[in-house]
Amino acid sequence: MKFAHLADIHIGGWQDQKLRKLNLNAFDKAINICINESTAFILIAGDFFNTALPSIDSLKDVARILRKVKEKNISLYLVPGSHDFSPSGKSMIDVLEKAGLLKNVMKIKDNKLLFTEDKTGTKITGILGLRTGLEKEYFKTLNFKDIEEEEGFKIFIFHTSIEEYKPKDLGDINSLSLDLFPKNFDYYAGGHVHYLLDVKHDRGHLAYPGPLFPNNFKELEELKKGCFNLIETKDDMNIIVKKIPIKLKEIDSYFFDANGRSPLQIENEILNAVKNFKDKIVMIRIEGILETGKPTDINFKNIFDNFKEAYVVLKNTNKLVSKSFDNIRIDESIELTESRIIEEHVKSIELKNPEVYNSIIKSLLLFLDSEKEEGEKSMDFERRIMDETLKSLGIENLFKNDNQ
Ligand SMILES: [Mn+2]
Repeated sequence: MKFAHLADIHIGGWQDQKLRKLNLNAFDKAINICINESTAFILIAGDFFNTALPSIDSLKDVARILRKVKEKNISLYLVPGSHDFSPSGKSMIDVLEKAGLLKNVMKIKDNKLLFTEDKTGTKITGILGLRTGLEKEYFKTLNFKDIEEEEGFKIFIFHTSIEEYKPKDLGDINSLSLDLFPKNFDYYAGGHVHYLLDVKHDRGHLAYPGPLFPNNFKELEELKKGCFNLIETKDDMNIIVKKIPIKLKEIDSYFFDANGRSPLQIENEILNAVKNFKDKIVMIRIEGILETGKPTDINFKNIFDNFKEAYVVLKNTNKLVSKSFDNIRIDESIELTESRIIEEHVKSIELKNPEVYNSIIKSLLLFLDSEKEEGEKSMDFERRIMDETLKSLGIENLFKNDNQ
Protein backbone atom coordinates (compact mmCIF):
# COMPACT_ATOMS: atom_id res chain seq x y z
CA MET A 1 0.00 0.00 0.00
CA LYS A 2 1.13 3.53 -0.77
CA PHE A 3 0.12 6.78 0.85
CA ALA A 4 1.36 10.36 0.86
CA HIS A 5 2.17 12.65 3.77
CA LEU A 6 2.04 16.39 3.11
CA ALA A 7 2.30 19.22 5.62
CA ASP A 8 2.38 23.00 5.90
CA ILE A 9 0.97 23.83 2.49
CA HIS A 10 -0.08 27.35 3.55
CA ILE A 11 -2.34 27.98 0.54
CA GLY A 12 -2.71 31.76 0.07
CA GLY A 13 0.41 32.36 2.13
CA TRP A 14 2.51 34.70 0.01
CA GLN A 15 1.71 38.38 -0.50
CA ASP A 16 3.48 38.29 -3.85
CA GLN A 17 0.98 37.07 -6.44
CA LYS A 18 3.53 35.06 -8.41
CA LEU A 19 4.76 33.20 -5.34
CA ARG A 20 1.20 32.65 -4.21
CA LYS A 21 0.56 31.02 -7.57
CA LEU A 22 3.70 28.86 -7.27
CA ASN A 23 2.56 27.78 -3.82
CA LEU A 24 -0.74 26.60 -5.29
CA ASN A 25 1.03 24.95 -8.24
CA ALA A 26 3.20 23.04 -5.76
CA PHE A 27 0.06 21.59 -4.22
CA ASP A 28 -1.38 20.75 -7.63
CA LYS A 29 1.87 19.06 -8.66
CA ALA A 30 2.07 17.02 -5.45
CA ILE A 31 -1.50 15.86 -5.95
CA ASN A 32 -0.78 14.85 -9.56
CA ILE A 33 2.19 12.79 -8.36
CA CYS A 34 -0.03 11.10 -5.77
CA ILE A 35 -2.58 10.28 -8.46
CA ASN A 36 0.11 8.87 -10.80
CA GLU A 37 1.56 6.81 -7.95
CA SER A 38 -1.94 5.51 -7.13
CA THR A 39 -1.66 6.34 -3.44
CA ALA A 40 -4.53 4.91 -1.44
CA PHE A 41 -4.87 8.10 0.57
CA ILE A 42 -3.22 11.44 1.32
CA LEU A 43 -2.48 12.91 4.75
CA ILE A 44 -2.12 16.63 5.47
CA ALA A 45 -0.52 17.33 8.85
CA GLY A 46 -1.95 20.81 9.36
CA ASP A 47 -1.60 24.31 7.91
CA PHE A 48 -3.43 23.39 4.74
CA PHE A 49 -4.37 27.06 4.38
CA ASN A 50 -2.47 30.06 5.63
CA THR A 51 -5.58 31.42 7.39
CA ALA A 52 -8.81 29.92 8.72
CA LEU A 53 -10.83 31.88 6.16
CA PRO A 54 -8.88 31.88 2.89
CA SER A 55 -9.94 34.01 -0.08
CA ILE A 56 -12.60 32.83 -2.52
CA ASP A 57 -9.92 32.57 -5.24
CA SER A 58 -7.74 30.24 -3.17
CA LEU A 59 -10.77 28.18 -2.30
CA LYS A 60 -11.88 27.83 -5.88
CA ASP A 61 -8.46 26.50 -6.89
CA VAL A 62 -8.27 24.13 -3.94
CA ALA A 63 -11.79 22.83 -4.51
CA ARG A 64 -10.91 22.06 -8.13
CA ILE A 65 -7.81 20.11 -7.06
CA LEU A 66 -9.61 18.25 -4.27
CA ARG A 67 -12.35 17.24 -6.64
CA LYS A 68 -9.73 15.64 -8.88
CA VAL A 69 -8.53 13.62 -5.86
CA LYS A 70 -12.05 12.53 -5.01
CA GLU A 71 -12.75 11.43 -8.58
CA LYS A 72 -9.72 9.12 -8.38
CA ASN A 73 -11.20 7.61 -5.22
CA ILE A 74 -8.23 8.77 -3.14
CA SER A 75 -9.20 9.84 0.39
CA LEU A 76 -7.75 12.91 2.06
CA TYR A 77 -7.27 12.95 5.83
CA LEU A 78 -6.02 15.87 7.86
CA VAL A 79 -5.83 17.70 11.15
CA PRO A 80 -6.08 21.50 11.16
CA GLY A 81 -2.87 23.35 11.92
CA SER A 82 -2.09 26.49 13.88
CA HIS A 83 -2.80 28.58 10.78
CA ASP A 84 -6.08 26.86 9.92
CA PHE A 85 -7.37 27.65 13.35
CA SER A 86 -9.54 30.57 14.40
CA PRO A 87 -10.59 31.18 18.00
CA SER A 88 -14.27 31.18 17.01
CA GLY A 89 -13.82 27.70 15.59
CA LYS A 90 -14.92 28.88 12.15
CA SER A 91 -12.65 27.34 9.55
CA MET A 92 -12.90 26.66 5.85
CA ILE A 93 -11.70 23.12 6.51
CA ASP A 94 -15.11 22.40 8.05
CA VAL A 95 -16.80 23.57 4.86
CA LEU A 96 -14.61 21.32 2.71
CA GLU A 97 -15.30 18.44 5.08
CA LYS A 98 -19.06 19.01 4.85
CA ALA A 99 -18.69 18.94 1.06
CA GLY A 100 -17.09 15.49 1.36
CA LEU A 101 -13.74 16.60 -0.08
CA LEU A 102 -11.62 15.73 2.96
CA LYS A 103 -11.87 14.36 6.47
CA ASN A 104 -10.66 15.90 9.70
CA VAL A 105 -9.52 12.83 11.69
CA MET A 106 -9.47 14.49 15.11
CA LYS A 107 -12.67 13.09 16.53
CA ILE A 108 -13.17 12.94 20.29
CA LYS A 109 -15.81 11.07 22.27
CA ASP A 110 -15.86 10.67 26.05
CA ASN A 111 -12.37 12.12 26.31
CA LYS A 112 -11.02 9.49 23.89
CA LEU A 113 -9.72 9.88 20.36
CA LEU A 114 -11.62 7.91 17.74
CA PHE A 115 -10.19 6.26 14.62
CA THR A 116 -11.23 7.01 11.08
CA GLU A 117 -10.86 3.80 9.09
CA ASP A 118 -9.72 4.04 5.49
CA LYS A 119 -10.93 1.63 2.78
CA THR A 120 -7.50 -0.06 3.05
CA GLY A 121 -8.22 -0.88 6.70
CA THR A 122 -5.69 1.70 7.90
CA LYS A 123 -6.77 3.36 11.12
CA ILE A 124 -6.08 7.07 11.34
CA THR A 125 -6.43 9.59 14.13
CA GLY A 126 -4.66 12.74 15.26
CA ILE A 127 -4.56 15.98 17.19
CA LEU A 128 -4.82 19.43 15.65
CA GLY A 129 -2.32 22.25 16.14
CA LEU A 130 -3.26 25.48 17.89
CA ARG A 131 -1.46 28.80 18.09
CA THR A 132 1.28 28.98 20.72
CA GLY A 133 1.25 25.22 21.35
CA LEU A 134 -2.08 25.23 23.18
CA GLU A 135 -2.81 21.73 21.81
CA LYS A 136 -0.63 20.47 24.68
CA GLU A 137 -3.78 20.20 26.80
CA TYR A 138 -5.22 17.57 24.46
CA PHE A 139 -2.07 15.47 24.70
CA LYS A 140 -2.12 15.76 28.47
CA THR A 141 -5.79 15.13 29.16
CA LEU A 142 -7.07 12.73 26.49
CA ASN A 143 -7.19 9.05 27.34
CA PHE A 144 -5.06 7.15 24.77
CA LYS A 145 -5.51 3.64 26.18
CA ASP A 146 -8.00 2.42 23.57
CA ILE A 147 -6.16 3.76 20.53
CA GLU A 148 -2.88 2.33 21.83
CA GLU A 149 -4.41 -1.14 22.23
CA GLU A 150 -6.22 -1.15 18.89
CA GLU A 151 -4.88 -3.73 16.38
CA GLY A 152 -3.93 -3.04 12.77
CA PHE A 153 -1.91 -0.52 10.79
CA LYS A 154 -2.28 2.81 12.60
CA ILE A 155 -1.35 6.40 11.75
CA PHE A 156 -1.23 9.38 14.10
CA ILE A 157 -1.30 12.88 12.50
CA PHE A 158 -0.12 15.88 14.53
CA HIS A 159 0.85 19.51 14.10
CA THR A 160 3.26 20.07 16.96
CA SER A 161 6.95 20.55 17.57
CA ILE A 162 8.60 17.63 19.40
CA GLU A 163 10.98 18.58 22.21
CA GLU A 164 13.42 15.73 21.48
CA TYR A 165 13.73 16.60 17.79
CA LYS A 166 13.41 20.37 17.88
CA PRO A 167 15.67 22.12 15.36
CA LYS A 168 18.23 24.31 17.11
CA ASP A 169 17.37 27.60 15.48
CA LEU A 170 13.77 27.33 16.71
CA GLY A 171 14.82 27.86 20.33
CA ASP A 172 11.68 29.40 21.75
CA ILE A 173 9.04 27.43 19.90
CA ASN A 174 6.52 25.65 22.11
CA SER A 175 7.19 21.96 21.95
CA LEU A 176 6.00 18.74 23.46
CA SER A 177 7.88 15.67 24.66
CA LEU A 178 7.32 12.46 22.70
CA ASP A 179 6.44 10.87 26.05
CA LEU A 180 3.07 12.60 25.81
CA PHE A 181 2.26 11.05 22.43
CA PRO A 182 0.11 7.91 22.16
CA LYS A 183 2.20 4.72 21.80
CA ASN A 184 2.04 1.85 19.30
CA PHE A 185 1.41 3.66 16.04
CA ASP A 186 3.08 2.57 12.81
CA TYR A 187 3.53 6.03 11.38
CA TYR A 188 3.54 9.42 13.09
CA ALA A 189 2.79 12.09 10.46
CA GLY A 190 4.06 15.46 11.64
CA GLY A 191 3.64 19.05 10.60
CA HIS A 192 4.22 22.55 11.97
CA VAL A 193 7.99 22.59 12.17
CA HIS A 194 9.15 23.51 8.69
CA TYR A 195 12.05 21.11 8.49
CA LEU A 196 12.71 17.56 7.34
CA LEU A 197 12.91 14.69 9.79
CA ASP A 198 12.66 10.96 9.36
CA VAL A 199 13.43 8.68 12.33
CA LYS A 200 12.64 5.17 13.42
CA HIS A 201 11.64 5.75 17.02
CA ASP A 202 10.68 3.11 19.61
CA ARG A 203 7.14 4.28 19.22
CA GLY A 204 7.10 3.94 15.46
CA HIS A 205 8.20 5.72 12.33
CA LEU A 206 8.22 9.48 12.87
CA ALA A 207 8.47 12.02 10.06
CA TYR A 208 8.16 15.69 9.17
CA PRO A 209 8.19 16.21 5.39
CA GLY A 210 8.85 19.97 5.68
CA PRO A 211 6.65 22.54 3.96
CA LEU A 212 5.24 21.66 0.54
CA PHE A 213 6.40 25.08 -0.59
CA PRO A 214 8.85 27.33 1.30
CA ASN A 215 6.78 29.74 3.32
CA ASN A 216 9.02 32.78 3.72
CA PHE A 217 12.25 34.37 2.54
CA LYS A 218 14.47 32.34 4.84
CA GLU A 219 12.83 29.04 3.86
CA LEU A 220 13.24 29.83 0.18
CA GLU A 221 16.93 30.55 0.81
CA GLU A 222 17.55 27.45 2.89
CA LEU A 223 15.20 24.79 1.56
CA LYS A 224 15.14 25.96 -2.11
CA LYS A 225 12.13 23.71 -2.71
CA GLY A 226 9.18 22.04 -1.09
CA CYS A 227 8.86 18.36 -0.29
CA PHE A 228 6.42 15.64 0.71
CA ASN A 229 6.72 12.00 1.77
CA LEU A 230 5.59 9.03 -0.25
CA ILE A 231 5.27 6.00 2.00
CA GLU A 232 5.12 2.41 0.97
CA THR A 233 4.24 -0.38 3.36
CA LYS A 234 5.41 -3.92 2.76
CA ASP A 235 3.65 -7.11 3.85
CA ASP A 236 5.86 -7.39 6.91
CA MET A 237 4.62 -3.94 7.98
CA ASN A 238 7.98 -2.43 7.09
CA ILE A 239 7.75 1.19 6.03
CA ILE A 240 9.74 2.79 3.24
CA VAL A 241 9.69 6.59 3.17
CA LYS A 242 10.62 8.36 -0.06
CA LYS A 243 11.13 12.12 -0.12
CA ILE A 244 9.52 13.70 -3.17
CA PRO A 245 10.91 17.17 -3.88
CA ILE A 246 8.65 19.72 -5.54
CA LYS A 247 10.78 22.13 -7.46
CA LEU A 248 9.04 24.61 -9.72
CA LYS A 249 11.64 27.33 -10.27
CA GLU A 250 15.39 27.70 -9.89
CA ILE A 251 16.34 29.85 -6.91
CA ASP A 252 19.49 31.99 -6.81
CA SER A 253 20.23 33.72 -3.52
CA TYR A 254 22.75 36.52 -3.06
CA PHE A 255 24.15 38.07 0.08
CA PHE A 256 25.53 41.62 0.28
CA ASP A 257 27.49 43.01 3.20
CA ALA A 258 26.59 46.68 3.63
CA ASN A 259 29.18 47.49 6.26
CA GLY A 260 31.21 50.50 5.23
CA ARG A 261 29.30 50.92 1.95
CA SER A 262 27.05 53.66 0.59
CA PRO A 263 23.57 52.92 -0.86
CA LEU A 264 24.90 53.58 -4.37
CA GLN A 265 27.82 51.17 -3.88
CA ILE A 266 25.41 48.46 -2.76
CA GLU A 267 23.18 49.11 -5.72
CA ASN A 268 26.09 48.73 -8.14
CA GLU A 269 27.32 45.60 -6.41
CA ILE A 270 23.89 44.04 -6.82
CA LEU A 271 23.64 45.02 -10.50
CA ASN A 272 27.06 43.50 -11.16
CA ALA A 273 26.63 40.32 -9.18
CA VAL A 274 23.22 39.07 -10.25
CA LYS A 275 23.54 37.14 -13.50
CA ASN A 276 21.59 34.48 -15.46
CA PHE A 277 18.37 35.34 -13.74
CA LYS A 278 15.89 34.53 -16.49
CA ASP A 279 12.73 32.88 -15.10
CA LYS A 280 14.44 32.32 -11.75
CA ILE A 281 13.53 33.38 -8.24
CA VAL A 282 16.26 35.87 -7.35
CA MET A 283 16.78 36.50 -3.64
CA ILE A 284 18.78 39.51 -2.47
CA ARG A 285 19.69 39.75 1.19
CA ILE A 286 21.53 42.84 2.40
CA GLU A 287 22.82 43.09 5.95
CA GLY A 288 25.02 45.47 7.89
CA ILE A 289 25.42 49.13 8.78
CA LEU A 290 25.54 51.57 5.87
CA GLU A 291 28.45 54.01 5.99
CA THR A 292 26.27 56.81 4.63
CA GLY A 293 22.57 57.29 3.88
CA LYS A 294 19.75 54.98 4.83
CA PRO A 295 18.37 51.66 3.52
CA THR A 296 15.58 53.40 1.57
CA ASP A 297 18.23 55.28 -0.43
CA ILE A 298 19.06 52.08 -2.29
CA ASN A 299 17.21 52.38 -5.59
CA PHE A 300 15.37 49.07 -5.67
CA LYS A 301 13.11 50.21 -8.46
CA ASN A 302 16.13 50.44 -10.69
CA ILE A 303 17.36 47.05 -9.49
CA PHE A 304 13.99 45.39 -10.14
CA ASP A 305 13.76 47.05 -13.57
CA ASN A 306 17.10 45.55 -14.51
CA PHE A 307 16.00 42.05 -13.55
CA LYS A 308 12.58 42.11 -15.18
CA GLU A 309 13.18 38.77 -16.84
CA ALA A 310 13.51 37.01 -13.53
CA TYR A 311 10.40 35.13 -12.40
CA VAL A 312 10.42 37.22 -9.26
CA VAL A 313 13.01 39.27 -7.34
CA LEU A 314 12.79 39.29 -3.56
CA LYS A 315 14.78 41.49 -1.21
CA ASN A 316 15.41 41.24 2.48
CA THR A 317 16.76 44.29 4.31
CA ASN A 318 15.61 43.35 7.81
CA LYS A 319 19.15 43.51 9.11
CA LEU A 320 20.23 46.55 7.13
CA VAL A 321 20.51 49.78 9.12
CA SER A 322 21.91 53.30 8.89
CA LYS A 323 24.70 54.46 11.13
CA SER A 324 22.39 56.90 12.89
CA PHE A 325 19.94 54.26 14.10
CA ASP A 326 20.30 51.65 16.78
CA ASN A 327 20.41 48.15 15.45
CA ILE A 328 16.96 46.62 15.79
CA ARG A 329 16.84 42.87 15.83
CA ILE A 330 14.13 41.41 13.61
CA ASP A 331 13.70 37.66 13.41
CA GLU A 332 12.65 36.04 10.16
CA SER A 333 9.29 34.91 11.33
CA ILE A 334 6.66 37.40 12.45
CA GLU A 335 5.49 34.93 15.07
CA LEU A 336 8.92 34.74 16.69
CA THR A 337 9.32 38.50 16.64
CA GLU A 338 5.91 38.99 18.24
CA SER A 339 6.67 36.35 20.88
CA ARG A 340 9.94 38.01 21.80
CA ILE A 341 8.41 41.48 22.09
CA ILE A 342 5.47 40.22 24.14
CA GLU A 343 7.75 38.28 26.48
CA GLU A 344 10.05 41.26 27.01
CA HIS A 345 7.14 43.52 27.87
CA VAL A 346 5.08 41.10 29.93
CA LYS A 347 8.11 40.83 32.20
CA SER A 348 7.97 44.53 32.99
CA ILE A 349 4.35 44.40 34.20
CA GLU A 350 3.48 42.76 37.50
CA LEU A 351 1.20 39.89 36.63
CA LYS A 352 0.18 36.76 38.50
CA ASN A 353 0.32 34.39 35.51
CA PRO A 354 2.39 35.92 32.75
CA GLU A 355 2.05 32.74 30.60
CA VAL A 356 -1.73 33.15 30.46
CA TYR A 357 -1.37 36.72 29.24
CA ASN A 358 1.17 35.56 26.74
CA SER A 359 -1.30 33.33 24.97
CA ILE A 360 -4.21 35.77 25.31
CA ILE A 361 -2.15 38.55 23.76
CA LYS A 362 -1.08 36.28 20.94
CA SER A 363 -4.58 35.16 20.06
CA LEU A 364 -5.89 38.74 20.30
CA LEU A 365 -3.13 39.83 17.94
CA LEU A 366 -4.04 37.06 15.56
CA PHE A 367 -7.68 37.88 14.92
CA LEU A 368 -7.68 41.62 15.60
CA ASP A 369 -5.44 41.56 12.55
CA SER A 370 -8.08 39.82 10.44
CA GLU A 371 -9.86 41.72 7.69
CA LYS A 372 -13.38 41.72 6.50
CA GLU A 373 -13.82 38.82 4.09
CA GLU A 374 -15.06 39.22 0.55
CA GLY A 375 -18.83 39.47 0.71
CA GLU A 376 -18.93 39.49 4.50
CA LYS A 377 -21.32 42.11 5.91
CA SER A 378 -19.96 44.68 8.34
CA MET A 379 -22.35 43.41 10.99
CA ASP A 380 -21.21 39.80 10.58
CA PHE A 381 -17.60 40.90 10.58
CA GLU A 382 -18.07 42.85 13.81
CA ARG A 383 -19.85 39.92 15.39
CA ARG A 384 -17.08 37.53 14.35
CA ILE A 385 -14.41 39.79 15.87
CA MET A 386 -16.53 40.24 19.01
CA ASP A 387 -17.14 36.48 19.39
CA GLU A 388 -13.46 35.73 18.98
CA THR A 389 -12.45 38.42 21.48
CA LEU A 390 -14.85 37.18 24.12
CA LYS A 391 -13.86 33.54 23.59
CA SER A 392 -10.24 34.40 23.74
CA LEU A 393 -10.68 36.26 27.02
CA GLY A 394 -12.73 33.32 28.29
CA ILE A 395 -15.79 35.46 29.03
CA GLU A 396 -18.14 34.39 26.23
CA ASN A 397 -20.56 32.78 28.70
CA LEU A 398 -20.75 35.88 30.85
CA PHE A 399 -21.70 37.85 27.83
CA LYS A 400 -24.34 35.37 26.66
CA ASN A 401 -26.07 35.41 30.03
CA ASP A 402 -26.24 39.18 29.98
CA ASN A 403 -28.12 39.06 26.72
CA GLN A 404 -30.67 36.48 27.67
MN1 LIG B 1 3.18 25.78 9.13
